[in-house]
Amino acid sequence: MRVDVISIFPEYFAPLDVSLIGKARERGILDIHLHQLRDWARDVHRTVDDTPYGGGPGMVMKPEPWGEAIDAVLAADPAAQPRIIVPTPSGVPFTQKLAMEYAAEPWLLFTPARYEGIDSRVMAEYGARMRVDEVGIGDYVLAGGEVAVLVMVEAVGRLLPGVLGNAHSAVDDSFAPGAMENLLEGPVYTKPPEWRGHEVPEILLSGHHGKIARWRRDEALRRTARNRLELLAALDPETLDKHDRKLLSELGFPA
Ligand code: 6GU
Repeated sequence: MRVDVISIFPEYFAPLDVSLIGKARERGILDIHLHQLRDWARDVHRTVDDTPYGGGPGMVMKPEPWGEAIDAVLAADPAAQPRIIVPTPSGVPFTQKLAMEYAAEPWLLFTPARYEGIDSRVMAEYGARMRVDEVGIGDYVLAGGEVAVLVMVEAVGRLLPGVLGNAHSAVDDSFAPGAMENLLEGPVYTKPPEWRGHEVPEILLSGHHGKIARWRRDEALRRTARNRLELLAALDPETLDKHDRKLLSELGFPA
């Protein structure tokens, strides 16, 4: 997968050299290109922002440098088109489902903004020609979209074939489609079997795979009920077995 990022802080992306994503890049699974937006500013101060029409606080990113920068990235492969992802707290929520959709794309272009965001005509211009998604990573406001891009590239990158080893797998992750859809993963344990008086739940030492799977599912349901009631409400009743229903009604949530 090719990933381009245009930002006034390309140095923000140093973490992409490290760990799982760094390895994926070394192995050629991920081809990341960072671009300095100011390289496409035309004045001596390399200005990329201006005051908002209609008044109000803060500054808005000017359309011209973004247009020229995006055109330059598009020119890298005129036969193809990237999916453009514009990080903004006003966007649609970034979810595991969207991460999987992005992981299936050959080319992504991220346009993280600073200040109050990018002049909306940039999204209109490219939105008329290709897929442009405005995406937010949660209900809080960051100082800029760079950290959101790090979040999205990591979530997408770990889903690319060959990035997680065979030993690891994304199928049991919280939010994974299938059995874990709308469920949070429960607690995990490793050796020693007792630590500071805390014991590992006996069932996990039993070697009884069926009972362990059932225990893990119970814990996922309990944790989801405790931490994310809105996810519990979104559970598809079709995916719940008799035992699930019994547990949920014991927890005070009749299915
Ligand atoms: Cl994508 N950008 C900014 N600046 N703040 C955010 C966000 C993005 N997602 C949540 N908050």
